[in-house]
Amino acid sequence: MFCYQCEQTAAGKGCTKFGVCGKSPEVATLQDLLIYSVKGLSQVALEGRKVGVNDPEVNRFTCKAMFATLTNVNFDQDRLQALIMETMRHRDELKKKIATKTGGNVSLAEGPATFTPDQTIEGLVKQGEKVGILADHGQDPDVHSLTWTLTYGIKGISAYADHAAILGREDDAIYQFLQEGLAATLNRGATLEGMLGQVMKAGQMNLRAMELLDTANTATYGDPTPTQVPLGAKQGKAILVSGHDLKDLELILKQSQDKGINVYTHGEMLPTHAYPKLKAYPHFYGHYGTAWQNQRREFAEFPGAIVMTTNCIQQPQDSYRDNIFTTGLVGWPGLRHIGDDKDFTPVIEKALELPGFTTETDKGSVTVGFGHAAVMSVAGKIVDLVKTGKIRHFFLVGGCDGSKQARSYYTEFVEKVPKDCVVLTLACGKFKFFDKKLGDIEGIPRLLDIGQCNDAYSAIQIAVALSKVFNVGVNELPLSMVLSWYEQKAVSILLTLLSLGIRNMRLGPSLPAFLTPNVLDYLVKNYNIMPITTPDADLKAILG
Ligand code: SF4
Ligand code: SF3
Repeated sequence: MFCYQCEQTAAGKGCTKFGVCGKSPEVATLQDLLIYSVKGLSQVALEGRKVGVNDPEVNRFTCKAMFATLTNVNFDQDRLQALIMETMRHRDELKKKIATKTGGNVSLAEGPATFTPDQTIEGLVKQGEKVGILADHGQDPDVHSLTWTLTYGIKGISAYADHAAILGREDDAIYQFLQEGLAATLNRGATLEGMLGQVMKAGQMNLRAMELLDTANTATYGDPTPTQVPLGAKQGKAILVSGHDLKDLELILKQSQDKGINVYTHGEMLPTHAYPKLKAYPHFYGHYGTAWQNQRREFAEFPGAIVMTTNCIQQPQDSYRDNIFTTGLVGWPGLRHIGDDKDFTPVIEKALELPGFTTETDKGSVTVGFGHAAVMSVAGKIVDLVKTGKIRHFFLVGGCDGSKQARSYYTEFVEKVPKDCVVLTLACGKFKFFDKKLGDIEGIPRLLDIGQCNDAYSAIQIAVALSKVFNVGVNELPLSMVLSWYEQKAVSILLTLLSLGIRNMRLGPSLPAFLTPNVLDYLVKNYNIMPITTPDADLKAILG
């Protein structure tokens, strides 16, 4: 196996024996083969588009298959095998439709558009070994680096497009780009300029996917409003919901109401407490725990049923193996999976069987719900505070969390931000400081939680709106981005920010292993992207 798609990759170079995330060589290689298969499906889909054959099922499936290979989503080799076979079924049916329409066969003679998968997992693994990252021998290393940057960006876009589609919002332009981008990664004659163009286009298409998701979320559940969320527990039976999927959370709330169960959020689900239509459920109580990398300890102590709706799952401990369920694209071998019928009865039964919280605990609260609508409703006040010098600077400190010690940078950074500055945050990186009491500046909280990583569109909207109010470009705003990354949704967000021309971003805790020195150099020269150093040095460099 060879995988270098995430921030925790072994020795900062690549996982070769076993994933630091827990991915076995078999699973890693099956994911490689799945990606290869989807690239072939994309080639055929593009041929179909040329003759007016465009299958909505294929488009949706493309997103799901790519999302399944995102870090910490699916570790189940049987499910990955099934996804490979489903890719083949879609590919071959699409070929038939094209043939019927044109009276001729699809002209793709070799590669993933024609390969025949083995029927056994062992055989598939052997096939996967030939098509992974290191199989691209002979390619210019910088083009190779951008090819995989594009593939990872596409995984992120696929995740956002899938979330939006679950809530009924789709845009065929996104699907077409996913197929074009995936097919482009197979082009052995690709040039550096051509690949850079594709990578930037991925950033733009991700903006569209995030916009679609923002509309889907707010149209379905209302605009988030500032909401206090208890961090303690209420006496009673309990369900814990983790991941990012709002629809799953809604269904769990709906199916568990009036059963004496309280529903808690974990990790990236925290901001969902701010959606009017979700918080209307009286048993949607509070938030439990912190970010994904602490789940093995936190889940072991949770006295109820647990549901993982999306990333990031880790190998479950035996102590809670029977209490945890997966749904959607999440998979871990041996865990009970709630299928597409979304009948959460087994989760509810498990919650009723387990003791739940036997006493009430008060651990204070945090406030969430500062999406673009909430922040822009006080834009006038923010502008006055900036103009009168009461707010000196904004910091967007956000992105993924993770287990590396170096991530304590973000805690220290936020602690050291001067009192006349405001911190905007989003995604699970916030758990490094989410419960700090930073106070407010004349009623404007100094710590504003914009939402999940899925809400990065909201942060961009806030920046764009402020730049309009101040009549300057986003790069000229008193705003600095101090970002942390881990998985491929973060990669796609980063590409979006670059495609918008955002400069001077600080990125940590380490830079992507899949970027070659030349590609990094290009990013530094054109966007002044820089690695984080120390909180003191970075604050000094930003504020002077
Ligand atoms: Fe390694 Fe990350 Fe790939 Fe897992 S996802 S195998 S940790 S690089
Ligand atoms: Fe986190 Fe996995 Fe990226 Fe949604 S939950 S931000 S890492």
